[in-house]
Amino acid sequence: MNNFDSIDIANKFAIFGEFLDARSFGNGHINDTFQSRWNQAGTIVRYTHQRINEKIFLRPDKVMENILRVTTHIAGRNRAAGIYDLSRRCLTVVPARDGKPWARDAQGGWWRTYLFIEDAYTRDSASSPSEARFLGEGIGCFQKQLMDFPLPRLHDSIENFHNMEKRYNRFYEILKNDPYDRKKDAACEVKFLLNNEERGSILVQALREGRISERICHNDAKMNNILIDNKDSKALCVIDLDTVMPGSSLFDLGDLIRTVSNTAQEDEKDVQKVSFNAELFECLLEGYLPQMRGFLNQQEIELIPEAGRNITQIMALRFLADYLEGDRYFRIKRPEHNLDRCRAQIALIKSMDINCEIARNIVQKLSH
Ligand code: ADP
Ligand code: GN1
Ligand code: MG
Repeated sequence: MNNFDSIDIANKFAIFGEFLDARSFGNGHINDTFQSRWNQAGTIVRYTHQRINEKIFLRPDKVMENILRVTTHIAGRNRAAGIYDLSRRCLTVVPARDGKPWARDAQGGWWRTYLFIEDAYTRDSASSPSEARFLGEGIGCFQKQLMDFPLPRLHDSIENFHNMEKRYNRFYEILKNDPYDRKKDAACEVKFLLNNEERGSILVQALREGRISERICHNDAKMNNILIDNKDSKALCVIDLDTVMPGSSLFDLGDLIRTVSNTAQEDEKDVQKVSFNAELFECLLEGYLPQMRGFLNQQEIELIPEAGRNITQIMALRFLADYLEGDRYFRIKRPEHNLDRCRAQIALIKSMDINCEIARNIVQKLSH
């Protein structure tokens, strides 16, 4: 986006002052994120603008309706608890000049704007045990604040997002058609995922049978969707709320386990570097479980180690499916990026399996 486009877009939102400049920002796989700077009566103020990926979010207006309800709820909780720094602890949607929480550009693209949260950063992998603890605490607090989220039900921003069975059905179709003749490059990965199909249904089955509860959760709670405070390295604000909708708390905890307990990046090419770090897993739970005390049932607690494996598996499946389909979903930075991501996820699952007894013991120790 050049400055001419960015001023056009930024001007659609209810922002005062003088537009200075805008630049691309962030590391997300889905939306396009920009940061703009404004001179507001002598103070430089920043905003975040995002083009919502409408190939993925078919109803951006419904996504924004969800986000407005969720952010209003969380901000209300924080205010009631007397928490300071409210606009750094929850996303603030800046309305368009017509009052809507989104605006369209000349090409029909959907845009939204948030206050830019200053003095915070995100990480793609954990740098210390205390960071893991704070991230666990952050997502636990987020889930807790949404426990009494009122009706009506939030929209499903993406249908069957974590439904492994549906994901496998689609995978079989892709394998049958193999539209880019890429299946041959991924024979081992395909075999691994097919061998693990049944185990992959554990969470979705437990949810369907009511053994674990449906709750409002984030559904994309990887660690770089949590802003960390520069000041004290604590989790500051859960962002990227497009997929907040009904699901299982274990989907979020699972995604955090997948990203925090991995000793390498999600897309590490050298799979020797990928492994499950039990210490980081333990610290993550030390932060998470106290927040959720009294909310998780026994079955949910027992399924915690499986949740990390399960979300890692669904990501392996999704990355591979996207590779086979010609990289249409996740943003890639190199050819075979999605295949590398899939391989790294599979390496992580294998390491989780080697460490499953250790993980189970940690959960048992911390949940008593
Ligand atoms: P995507 O859906 O593409 O992952 P995100 O909403 O996660 O997009 O945003 C991408 C990145 O932009 C984040 O990782 C974060 O670094 C930054 N970001 C997003 N929103 C804000 C905000 N309100 N304040 C500061 N940084 C933000
Ligand atoms: C995508 O938008 P981002 O980069 O935070 C994806 C998640 C995946 C993640 C893998 C809507 O998240 O489901 O877990 O990539 N988001 C969507 O890094 O599909
Ligand atoms: Mg993101």
